[in-house]
Amino acid sequence: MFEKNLQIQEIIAEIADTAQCLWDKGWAERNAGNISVNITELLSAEEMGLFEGTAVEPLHGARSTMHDQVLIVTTAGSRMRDLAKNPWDHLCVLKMNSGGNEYQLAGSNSEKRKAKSEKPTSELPTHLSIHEMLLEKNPELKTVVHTHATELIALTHIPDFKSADSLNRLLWGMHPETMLFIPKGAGFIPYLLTGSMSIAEASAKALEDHTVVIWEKHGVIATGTSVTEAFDTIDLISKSARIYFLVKQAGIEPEGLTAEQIKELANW
Ligand code: 2HA
Ligand code: ZN
Repeated sequence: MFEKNLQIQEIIAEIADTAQCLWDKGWAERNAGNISVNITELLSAEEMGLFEGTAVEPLHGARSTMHDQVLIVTTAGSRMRDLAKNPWDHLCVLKMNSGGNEYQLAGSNSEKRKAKSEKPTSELPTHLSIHEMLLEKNPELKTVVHTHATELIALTHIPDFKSADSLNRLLWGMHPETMLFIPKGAGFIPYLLTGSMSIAEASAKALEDHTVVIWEKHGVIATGTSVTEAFDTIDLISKSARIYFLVKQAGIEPEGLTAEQIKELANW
């Protein structure tokens, strides 16, 4: 699909590279994690024809702002390590209808796709709610990446770090780059059920003011202008968390940057 569309081919290559990174990091056990990119502006009229006559799937609730938007999304159950090797076997292209309450998958009536009974990620509600918010508030951000960043999940099992304030004080203090590149810090969402509308709505709200949000005892989700940018943000705060645990494992309470040093970086 989209063989002649170089911009989409580049996005697919970037998704595959990032999927490999997520696996290499140890954040993508089994089918953990999911990725989506809004490609609406990149499609020609001819490519829009790929949705004609394909099955119409209902969604819970309407997202009117998302009318006629087209997203590349990882498929339900796909493994990041497989996606890295054969991206098209683990991605689907979804077009919302004019009411924002149904979608169609490109080419979903072809024999190959039917045989695989292809479906978008179980976190589709979250991806849709975030893309809807981005269209309104920050349309240059086209990408959403969710993964199970082990060090960040571990932090949320520590009662002292169950708030955005305490998490950010720690994460900024462990590594100067974190304040430089994530000056608004991470958002934090207390535990909510995976795939639910409540985690979708809470994530979209938190990502209005942040580029990355930590899900208590589950993982992390980030936005970016590209898949690489969203991955870099997660990688950076995860490194801060890793430094914290390395020092703790050495039997030492980490000193962290001082409040003055953090302030100096904020004004850099
Ligand atoms: O895609 O990570 O949150 C599997 C998940 C659900
Ligand atoms: Zn998850």
